Amino acid sequence: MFRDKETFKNAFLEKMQAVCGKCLDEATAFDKYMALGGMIRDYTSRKWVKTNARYLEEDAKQVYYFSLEFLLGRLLGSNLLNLGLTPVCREALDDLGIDLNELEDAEADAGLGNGGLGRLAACFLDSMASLGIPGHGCGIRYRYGFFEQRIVDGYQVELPDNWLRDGNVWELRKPDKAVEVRFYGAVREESSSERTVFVHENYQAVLAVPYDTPVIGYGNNTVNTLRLWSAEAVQTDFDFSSFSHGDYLQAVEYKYSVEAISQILYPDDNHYKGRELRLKQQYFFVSAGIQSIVRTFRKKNGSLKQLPEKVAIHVNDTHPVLAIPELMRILIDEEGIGWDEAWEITTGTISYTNHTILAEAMEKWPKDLFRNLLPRIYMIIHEINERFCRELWDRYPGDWDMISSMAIIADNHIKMAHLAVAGSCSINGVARIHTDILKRQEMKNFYIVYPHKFNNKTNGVTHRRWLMKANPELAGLITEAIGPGWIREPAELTGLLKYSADPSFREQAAGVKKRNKAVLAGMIRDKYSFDVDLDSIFDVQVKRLHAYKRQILNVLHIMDLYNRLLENPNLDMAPRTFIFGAKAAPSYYQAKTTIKLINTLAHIINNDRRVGDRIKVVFLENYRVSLAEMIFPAADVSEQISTAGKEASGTGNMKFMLNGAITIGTMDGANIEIYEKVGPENIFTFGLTAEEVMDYYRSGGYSSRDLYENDSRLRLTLDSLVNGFFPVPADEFRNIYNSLMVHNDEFFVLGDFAAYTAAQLNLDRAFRDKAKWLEMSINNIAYAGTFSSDRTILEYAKDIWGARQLSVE
Ligand code: 26Q
Repeated sequence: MFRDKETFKNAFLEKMQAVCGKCLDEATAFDKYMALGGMIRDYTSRKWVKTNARYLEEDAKQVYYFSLEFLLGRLLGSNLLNLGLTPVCREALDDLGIDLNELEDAEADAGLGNGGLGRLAACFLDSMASLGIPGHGCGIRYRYGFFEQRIVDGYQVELPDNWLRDGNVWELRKPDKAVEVRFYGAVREESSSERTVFVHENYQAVLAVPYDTPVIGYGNNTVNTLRLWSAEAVQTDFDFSSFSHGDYLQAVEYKYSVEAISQILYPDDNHYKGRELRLKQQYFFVSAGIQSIVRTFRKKNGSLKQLPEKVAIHVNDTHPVLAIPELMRILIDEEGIGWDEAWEITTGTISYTNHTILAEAMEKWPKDLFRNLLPRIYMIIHEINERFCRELWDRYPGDWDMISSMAIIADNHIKMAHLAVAGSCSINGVARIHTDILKRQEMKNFYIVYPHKFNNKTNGVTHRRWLMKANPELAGLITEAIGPGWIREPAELTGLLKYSADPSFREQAAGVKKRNKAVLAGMIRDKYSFDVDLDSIFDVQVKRLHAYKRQILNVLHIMDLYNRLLENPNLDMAPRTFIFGAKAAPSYYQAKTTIKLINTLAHIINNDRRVGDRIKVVFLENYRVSLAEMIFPAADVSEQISTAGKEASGTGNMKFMLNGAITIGTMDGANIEIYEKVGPENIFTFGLTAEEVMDYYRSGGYSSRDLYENDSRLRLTLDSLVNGFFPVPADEFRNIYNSLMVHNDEFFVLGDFAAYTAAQLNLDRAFRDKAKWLEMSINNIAYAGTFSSDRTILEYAKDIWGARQLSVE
């Protein structure tokens, strides 16, 4: 259709007029982006219809990935890539004097996620479509995405992310597919001779309206669906003209409280807070999603007994776990199915991924708050709990400790992870060490009772967005060397191993890296008005700001290096540019202080002529998917330095590796599997192991004070947090200092300091051996294929979902 340049040009010009009513020279970059996006969307719609028809005709098993977060980023570039239209589009626009990159930059990021968990969901959608797996996303269409971060005087300031302000070309509103979701009210039991019927009365109804976004597979004509739900007032309840004054106010109140449900994404990651609105969000999209699945299923199939054969529902962490009682409710109350059969259907359909072992992230809802908001769902969970505890009692009579540790309702709270394990057929962790910790510690008792449910699925990232789109020059170089097979079979990247010793290939790889560094440096120059040295090590830590991720350890190393440079101006070292990007949860005080610390340190170092250009520190504002696409290709070093046992997997580590950066990291999360793949000669590992960390937690014996007393470098560094070294109010960084020194350093920053600085020294030496470094870098790319989300998704499809790949004409 758009295969040749001329057709493409004409179609674009026509769309331009239709969409904006403007001719080309009046149009802004955004106008042109909208026209191009609209054109691509129209082009996709035929494939979309065909894909759905094919799924129906094949009666193929459908996967629904339920997630409160989908961190998509921008879609124009990846859609063009997956449709194979990038070259023709670029050429056609070139002819018209338009730069495609400029149009891509006009698109707002769809930032409907916090970080790892949300971005994983987006990578999974891309992989499902690209592998031809009938798999769809289900979530919330947040009016405001993850906040926009500004740095003002070194401090983080949050602004609303009004990503829908100018419209969203990719979505399609489907009002005819709207469903009703019910909150509050009471449940009345009506008993007849046959059965008891539960009637939910005096509820507040909310209309859930779906917006569908096409998820385009790579070169395979498959277009799956991401369905995001928006909350609206039920129309019949909201006829303003018929209300008297008091009712009018009530009506307005109702409308606002309803719309609040899909208004904002909660900006806390790995931290749970018991807010009613969050629970409302969870039930809202889960209920809408399940109703919509059941409705679709019913059109084709008679009885819901076959549901597990035809449908797999996956819940991304515990956030959508009300899918379990909601499906039970529909089967029992609306379909008239008995409890036991309903339970079999439900547990056969639902599977669950755990993403964290941090205690503060475990969701538990106060019983009373829950019962008030969702009375019927509460009854069902209560019954699930009764039966579950009875079953445990039968198997472990008298073992109260075990049973109370596993109960779904305990201490006046509903424990969502317990509900998830009891009510699903599969529970998986996201890296081997994480799954092992779940089995051996956090969910030990569940593992004893249900060993067959537990399995590991090590995370992955889509190499289409994170290599082909983000780093086209490197992708081209790889294809030149080993052919294009790696694009469909990323494991074939190992073909590069024979090139890592090839001087000419190394030189070309070095050239690509340097040009990518120049692009990032150009951005830094434009935005922050200073230069960074392209020959310096680009040492990057980009991820959410969290104590367990230990940005502070990185900062202490920089401070130490700075001290050493001042002591010895002839210090033999490669120049370094330390690059940070991180958002702190708005209510996470210490995380925000850490941002201020990084910025204050950056200001001091970057303006100290004594260190000249040997070290620079940059904090990149507003880290997000589109910025990440510029950062990974330019990185030399990937900082993955969490306290061992705390980072479930990490996925940034994989994006860095795929772009030839070398990891300095702890034996945590997927770093361990990266280490095993690349071997000790291609990675810098250091620090306490997860076992050693556990031993300290269990048996004590860790003293940050002792470490401080016995290490003069550490003392110098730590003291400067509170001795007036920084030009800030006296106690500005006191809380950081106290967490390390007074509260005995929960995350073992001091304990790992010596090992970390030693690893950094090794790294510095390796970098200065150019040939060696390039070999390491190429080896990392070669081994990155395992960490493609295609590998991960094929494992989910085979081991958990029982879903098959299907070709679309
Ligand atoms: C829960 C309740 C209330 C409000 C917010 C939350 C909430 C929100 C987001 C809890 C957790 C999250 C996000 C967690 C997350 O991103 N975890 C990361 O998941 C990645 C993908 O598996 C892993 O690679 C990371 O290691 C893990 O930290």
